[in-house]
Amino acid sequence: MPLAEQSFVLPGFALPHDKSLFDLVMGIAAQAPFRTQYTPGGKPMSARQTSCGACGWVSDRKGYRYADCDPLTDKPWPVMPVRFAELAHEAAACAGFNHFQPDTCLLNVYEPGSRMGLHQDRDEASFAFPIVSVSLGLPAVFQFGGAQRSDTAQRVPLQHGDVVVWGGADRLRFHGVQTVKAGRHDLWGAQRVNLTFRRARL
Ligand code: MD3
Ligand code: FE
Repeated sequence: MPLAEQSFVLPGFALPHDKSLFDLVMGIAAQAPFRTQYTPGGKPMSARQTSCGACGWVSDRKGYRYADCDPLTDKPWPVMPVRFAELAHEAAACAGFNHFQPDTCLLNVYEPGSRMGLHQDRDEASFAFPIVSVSLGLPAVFQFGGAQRSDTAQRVPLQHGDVVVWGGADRLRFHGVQTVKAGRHDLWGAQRVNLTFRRARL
């Protein structure tokens, strides 16, 4: 389903992998726990985060960046599971982006009441690669804006198993997640987990 010229929702694309994704997320969290990160201004982010892959997205008083090691453990981030990379590659190809090879996956966990304000993703070395997002657990309303923060955002409801792919002209659109409502998912419990696959480095 097209959202914009180069943005697509693939409803239920990840559903067949639900249980294996759950086990893989638990394995990553055991090595690199979900943690609250802080903006450079010192404010805590609402979603807790961790990463896997060759680098991971870090935010602290020093700024936003991709780091080779987890600052909590000073060890490399957990290896990206082959099934993660395959899922991202297949979803990107379905949306017309061939040869996508992510080098990092940011995992966001939203408890009810958590949100993510409108922002752009601009910490990657190139904006030529798409971004693949996998929604798991509780539903959420995604805000899909324009090139300016002030542009009116579309509200896109995302369910467990939905995958969204953004690239090309849509890569720098402002986006966010509205406050997640209370609820419970049979497998994931009272949380929404989002996997965001990116190519951060060339
Ligand atoms: C839309 N995460 O981690 S999916 C993020 O659901 C982030 O956790 C959200 O935004 C979440 O940065 C939204 C990812 C996403 C990424 C890049 C985009 C959506 C995008 C670029 C353009 C438009
Ligand atoms: Fe983002």
